[in-house]
Amino acid sequence: MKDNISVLGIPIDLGASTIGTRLGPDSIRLTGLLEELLNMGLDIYDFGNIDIKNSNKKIKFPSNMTNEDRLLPSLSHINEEVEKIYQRQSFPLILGGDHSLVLPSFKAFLKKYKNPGLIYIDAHADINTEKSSPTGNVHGMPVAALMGLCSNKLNNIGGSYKLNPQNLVYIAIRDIDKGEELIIKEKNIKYFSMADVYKYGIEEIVRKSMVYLGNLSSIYLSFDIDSMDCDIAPGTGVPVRGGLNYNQARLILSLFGKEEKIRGFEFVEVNPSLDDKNKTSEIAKELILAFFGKSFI
Ligand code: HAR
Ligand code: MN
Ligand code: MN
Ligand code: MN
Repeated sequence: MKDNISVLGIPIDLGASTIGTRLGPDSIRLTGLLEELLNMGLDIYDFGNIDIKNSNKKIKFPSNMTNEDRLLPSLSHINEEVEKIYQRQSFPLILGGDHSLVLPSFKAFLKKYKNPGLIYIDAHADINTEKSSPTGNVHGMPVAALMGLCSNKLNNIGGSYKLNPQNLVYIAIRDIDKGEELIIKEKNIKYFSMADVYKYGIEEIVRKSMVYLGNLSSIYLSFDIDSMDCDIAPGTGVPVRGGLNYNQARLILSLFGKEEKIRGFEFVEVNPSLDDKNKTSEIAKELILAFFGKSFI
């Protein structure tokens, strides 16, 4: 099914502390990604970008959700639009956008596949609640909302489907808030740190992740560009050192791309306005091509 792809851009930055991820989908498109996928012989249907009413202001609400007024309706709208692409028998490729979008995008996947897994490659755990969040930025909360740990107005975006904490695997996390650490421990959530990446190597991390989720038949892959080392991929809003290098990121995506059970892929948090000469968007293209089977030898 990965030879027939539905592409959807979600140009949102309401959930992030800095504006600019709204430019991510177009910046990645401008690298020629879709043309290269076509040249690889894949079928592409481009759904274009969702219309999002972003804001240049960051307004703190009493709920501790920044820009709550625009964000909540936008997330619901994203859920409706992602559901449309699932009506086509194809493999979904979502280009973000800040990571708040995984709340509505994975809700559509939960609705379709009932008990799916989620592989979350990120420097951050994005598992704050409005209560624990030090920033109020909703891109730090979607995983908690997917588990039903936030307020209901966030939890119930896209329906009341829930992610089972035992169906989640984090990879490359290294910048975690205190409240997040408590949730990860209490729920006994599986993670592979960067130390694990170096201890086991990428191939073994991929194998262990697939074994851990082995009883599930459908898995979604959410890739945050800040999982990479920020000296390599600087175009992102909350950069963290010590992440995946270029070869590790490319290998991990090419290996997950070969897994039949992975039935959806999203690439988020590219912020071209913070980039160094479009380098991060170019890396995004190469990583996405690796996922869809481009050979680099
Ligand atoms: N943990 C911090 C917060 O909650 C930073 C979250 C940053 N998230 C992203 N996506 N960039 O992973 O605000
Ligand atoms: Mn709508
Ligand atoms: Mn993230
Ligand atoms: Mn992140």
